[in-house]
Amino acid sequence: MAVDLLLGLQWGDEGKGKIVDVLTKDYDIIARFQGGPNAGHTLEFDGIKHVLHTIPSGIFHDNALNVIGNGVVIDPVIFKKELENLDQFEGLDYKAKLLISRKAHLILPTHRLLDAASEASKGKAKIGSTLKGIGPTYMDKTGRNGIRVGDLELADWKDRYSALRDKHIAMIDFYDAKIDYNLEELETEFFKAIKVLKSLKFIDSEEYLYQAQKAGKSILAEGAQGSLLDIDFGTYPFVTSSNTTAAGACTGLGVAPNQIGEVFGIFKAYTTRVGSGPFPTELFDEDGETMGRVGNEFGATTGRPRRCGWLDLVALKYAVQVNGVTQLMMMKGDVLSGFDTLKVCTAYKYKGETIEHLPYNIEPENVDVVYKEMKGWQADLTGMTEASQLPSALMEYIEFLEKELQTPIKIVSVGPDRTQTILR
Ligand code: 2SA
Ligand code: MG
Repeated sequence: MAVDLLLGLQWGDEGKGKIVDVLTKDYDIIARFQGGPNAGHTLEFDGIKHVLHTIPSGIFHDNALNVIGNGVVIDPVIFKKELENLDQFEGLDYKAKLLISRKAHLILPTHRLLDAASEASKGKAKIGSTLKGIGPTYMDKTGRNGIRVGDLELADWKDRYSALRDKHIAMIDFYDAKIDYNLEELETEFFKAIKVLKSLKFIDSEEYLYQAQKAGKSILAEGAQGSLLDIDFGTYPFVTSSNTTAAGACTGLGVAPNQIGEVFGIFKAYTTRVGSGPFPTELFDEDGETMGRVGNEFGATTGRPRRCGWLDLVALKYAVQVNGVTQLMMMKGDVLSGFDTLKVCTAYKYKGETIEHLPYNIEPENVDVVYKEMKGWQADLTGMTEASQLPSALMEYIEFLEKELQTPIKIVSVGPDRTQTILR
């Protein structure tokens, strides 16, 4: 069976966690392929709200196994806390349902410190990182210095750890960014967490997934962050350090490109961004405030308020194209209820020209936004369960987007709960 992908098409926080949770009943395996504890995937069911960071969003279902792929970076300390948070769910045998790739890289305490030092050294030009050590860990991966989960099974891994730690400390000193830390405390916590990590099952995930596929198992790859945060195709340098787009699932799991089936692309009916970087449709007025308040737009990992703005079709088309999206899912339409008029960005004015593709540089001084105005809707969508109940202005919005994006919108989410999901 083919491997389906589920990806965020904007700057993250599109609602991937919720949709993976909804779709898990149809899959045998849910696999994360990139990112790490910078991600915050929020799930709501039975009156409970739960945020996952490194653990795939299929963990709450009995039918599915959850794989953390080689493309993911794992912070044992955060991972341990994440596991402990699952203890509150009685009967959830998460240890039996979690498999970790030996080739996934480890985030060391000093990676987190390096992230902080790097950001501090940038001043106003900082990336707005979640400070989870993501950038420095991927740097060590591509620099061929990293420590992988599989190394924990080797006798000499602690020597390698110490050598890398010492190098990091010299680098932190080099930044001269006045980072306070207590290495002893950090290491005590780290080694405790390593013990917990070692109590889980390590696998050669590419082989595991290959065999699973051959045996007819269905697999869903769960993306983290969003396409515009992709290290290659995002708004560089204001991006994360992994490939968040479809190709990342191939390298982050070891799945061959011709094995990819459906590509589910998730987007919000408006746009948000957390952290620094250009955002052409960003609002600084009451409308933006309303979106943030009604949509509860705060970072699920850091609690930072997310910047809000109108839907950007130029950016969304680009994401659909780069990912080869086959089905769309529109989230948080309910948050737009009550606006008399909505705006959708259909083109940019770039260097005096009107363009409909995403240019190299979308910094505000280069880009003016061209908007199409659309009629809003007033009805509260949150109790609706059928597509036939959706207001006509929302249907017009949906149909306009489908036409522009040349891709069907198959799911319309009308609230954060699992049950608030309309299939079309
Ligand atoms: P990093 O931490 O080095 O990967 O940060 C680099 C940029 O990527 C952004 N980024 C994110 N954007 C949206 N959501 C993310 N996850 C959390 C959430 C974020 C939070 O679900 O809300 O809680 O703040 C996420 N992770 C990374 C980040 O803001 C930088 O712009
Ligand atoms: Mg999130």
